[in-house]
Amino acid sequence: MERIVEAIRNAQTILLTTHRQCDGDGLGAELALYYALKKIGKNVRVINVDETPRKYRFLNPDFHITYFSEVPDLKIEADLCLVFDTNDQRLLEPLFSSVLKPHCKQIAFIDHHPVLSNGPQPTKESLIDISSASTGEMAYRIIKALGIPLDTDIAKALYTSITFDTQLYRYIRNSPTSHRIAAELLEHPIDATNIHRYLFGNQTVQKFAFLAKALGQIEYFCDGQLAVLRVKDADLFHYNLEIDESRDVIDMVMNIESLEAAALFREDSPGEFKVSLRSKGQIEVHGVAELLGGGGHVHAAGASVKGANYADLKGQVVAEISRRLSVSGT
Ligand SMILES: [Mn+2]
Repeated sequence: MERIVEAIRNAQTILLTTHRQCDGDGLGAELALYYALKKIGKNVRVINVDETPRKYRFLNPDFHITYFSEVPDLKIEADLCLVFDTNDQRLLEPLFSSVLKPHCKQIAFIDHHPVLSNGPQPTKESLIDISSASTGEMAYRIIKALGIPLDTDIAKALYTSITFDTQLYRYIRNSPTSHRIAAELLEHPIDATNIHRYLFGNQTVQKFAFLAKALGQIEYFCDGQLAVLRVKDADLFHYNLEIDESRDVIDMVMNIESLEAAALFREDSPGEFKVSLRSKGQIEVHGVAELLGGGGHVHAAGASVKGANYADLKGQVVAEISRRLSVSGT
């Protein structure tokens, strides 16, 4: 933390970013730092790989963020780049190789995911804390360490981050920290009830039609302990949904009492899958994601797989998870 604070103090031009297909955690954390660093006179800019999902419009992201997908010939030099909510540079491509690596003097990952045991490592300047329930919590600590007072904009961004990643305070790692920070943020006029609604209660009629189809096709394995779902890009297109809107399907499925784990295969194009894995805690799924070239948290992980056959890929994932379930004796 001291190193990060020192690096920020010494930098004049600072870039902020997060992983592609950003979520509320990375987005809230980078926007909070954007407002905070502006207050202490830094030349600060947010550059994301691709556009912000619709549900985050209440944060006015398009007003503050440059999207690399729209300006691929972007020219920029910076003293420091802070990357939020990932420590895997591959999730920043092509922005990482073409802009960040060659044009930033220092790059620091601010993240709460475990470092990959077999994959790109974060830079030595990075701050990784896997005990944090959200990256927003880490962004809060950095802002406090810099002595920057919170204001409504910062509080709203941080509250979005923490509320999103804890899924309305369900996943708090048995720590009072998320609630303590949230309580302080609620001292500011941020309209928390509306933030909850924007994040979790803005489903469309098309989304429910899509859910009816996806949920109707769940396959169960291991005596109902493992659920497998498949979503095709054509379905998202048919129901006029963004990729982001397929994300919470797996979390919904995890509400089934008998389940210990779930796997979602989203087919983005023929043979190209985004695999999402969840566990309620009896088994780890991080190792399964790593086998497929991905990563994430111990109980929530994922991978992007190219050139795969669905039946083979599903068979491999089901076998890996089944083996873990039988070893754990559940
Ligand atoms: Mn996160």
